[in-house]
Amino acid sequence: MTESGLTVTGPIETGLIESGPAKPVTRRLFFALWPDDATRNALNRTGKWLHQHWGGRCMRADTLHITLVFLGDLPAAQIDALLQGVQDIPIGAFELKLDQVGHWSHNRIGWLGLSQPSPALESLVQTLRDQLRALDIPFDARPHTPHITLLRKALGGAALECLPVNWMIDGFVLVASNLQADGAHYDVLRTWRLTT
Ligand code: 2AM
Repeated sequence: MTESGLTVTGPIETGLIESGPAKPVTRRLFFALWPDDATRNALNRTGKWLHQHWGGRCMRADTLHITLVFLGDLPAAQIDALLQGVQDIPIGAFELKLDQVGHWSHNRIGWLGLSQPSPALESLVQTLRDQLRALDIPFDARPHTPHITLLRKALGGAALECLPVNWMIDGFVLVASNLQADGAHYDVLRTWRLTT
């Protein structure tokens, strides 16, 4: 009961805005294979061809890549440790033959990938994961499914044979993703080499 005779049943207004603890600044990061211009053009042509069959939204050419390891939101304070700590990987350059298109109904992605596993790619992903564990950097540790997202919100349809795209891989990059109204925009933060 208050002096005015009113019963206060809820919390008393303090006039202060509840802000809670400050959230750390983060960046959404992933390691990827990033195509040279000729490969990017070939991938983009495949995307446009696939779009004619399966519809949806074609990914912009400047976004085309293969994710190696997805980190998600990493506190900005850890990014220097990541940039300094990850090392070139001594497995030498190798070629990827991207020869299979497919559609996932759970996320409506139309993709280009590999009909045969690539031991060199698997070794690259494994070594990168080992390096991240040693640096104590968390990542999405689910099994790696190498693919290039060509279409989003695609309907899919009959199975298709595509013209293969051969991509010579001699390095990998760390990418920051900025989600905007027209889709994701990517900044390449650093490149590492596959040394011999
Ligand atoms: P996607 O193209 O199949 O969506 C940036 O989001 C990149 O990281 C995309 O290549 C995306 O794959 C990939 N990725 C992998 N795991 C992810 C996850 N858990 N959440 C969002 N993107 C993920």
